[in-house]
Amino acid sequence: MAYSTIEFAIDAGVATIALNRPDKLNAFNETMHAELREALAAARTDAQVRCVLLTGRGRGFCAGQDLSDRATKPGGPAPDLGATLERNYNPLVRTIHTLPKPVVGAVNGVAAGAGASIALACDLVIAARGAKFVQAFCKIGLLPDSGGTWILPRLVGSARAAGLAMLGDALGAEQAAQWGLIWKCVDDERLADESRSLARHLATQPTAGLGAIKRALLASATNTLDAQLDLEQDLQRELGRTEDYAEGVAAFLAKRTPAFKGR
Ligand code: LHQ
Repeated sequence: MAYSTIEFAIDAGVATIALNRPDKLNAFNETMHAELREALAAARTDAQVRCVLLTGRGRGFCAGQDLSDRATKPGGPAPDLGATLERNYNPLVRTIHTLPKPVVGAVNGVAAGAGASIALACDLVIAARGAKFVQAFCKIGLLPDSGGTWILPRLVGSARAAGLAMLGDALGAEQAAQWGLIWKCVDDERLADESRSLARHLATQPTAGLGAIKRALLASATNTLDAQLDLEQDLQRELGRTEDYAEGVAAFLAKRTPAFKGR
């Protein structure tokens, strides 16, 4: 499929998706949602894809919803923002969280509104030092959506989550890393190389195992310890039957580098 608002390429087991509306800081419109949906579906089903790398073109990662698409016209009916979430953002967040492969978010510039929530939905977030995270919602009378009110307190605690969400101040990448909002902050000119090599590394690892880690970490948000122990037992049983487990143990015992196949 030819895309007009994203770039999509598969190389070395990594599906790289770059949001590409740079003049709008990669704000979401309907086309970008549809194209991203299509690309993520392709990445999910393509067995040669073992990691997804999500980034942005230009000086922004993503500025959230394109507000020119969702303005209230004077005297006109209010837009149904709930419908926009139901149709576009909520399925996107669910897709990223349930994709059985690791998703790396490479935040190249500002991530604002739903753009910040989408970045934080990724499994490993690596950001350029010049990037910033802005919970812009409160400045236009909204609340953090696309999972923002769920992920923020889990990542940084409720005090910092409330400050970020209610003040909407920009949080620089370095502080975001210090606060545990993201995995890592790197120099701007290193972001492309570091995120690519991180994604390529993940694409050589036991994909089913990484998918299970992802599933269990997500489930831990709502599970009791008992339920989580049961889930770990079930997932470990499945993983014990994979070729990658056999290869990992054989390689360890033979003191050689494992060659994982992702199954
Ligand atoms: C934009 C946008 C943008 C359009 C920059 N739209 N053009 C879900 C459900 C349904 C509806 C409502 O929303 C949601 C979820 C959400 O995402 S709500 C939050 C929406 N996002 C925002 O409120 C962020 C708005 N943008 C900003 O606050 C700033 O642009 C940030 C802090 C992201 C960057 O600031 P600067 O670096 O100073 O850049 P800039 O403001 O000059 O923006 C550059 C251009 O991008 C500019 O266009 P222009 O033609 O003047 O060069 C902006 O108008 C455009 N742009 N964000 N969301």
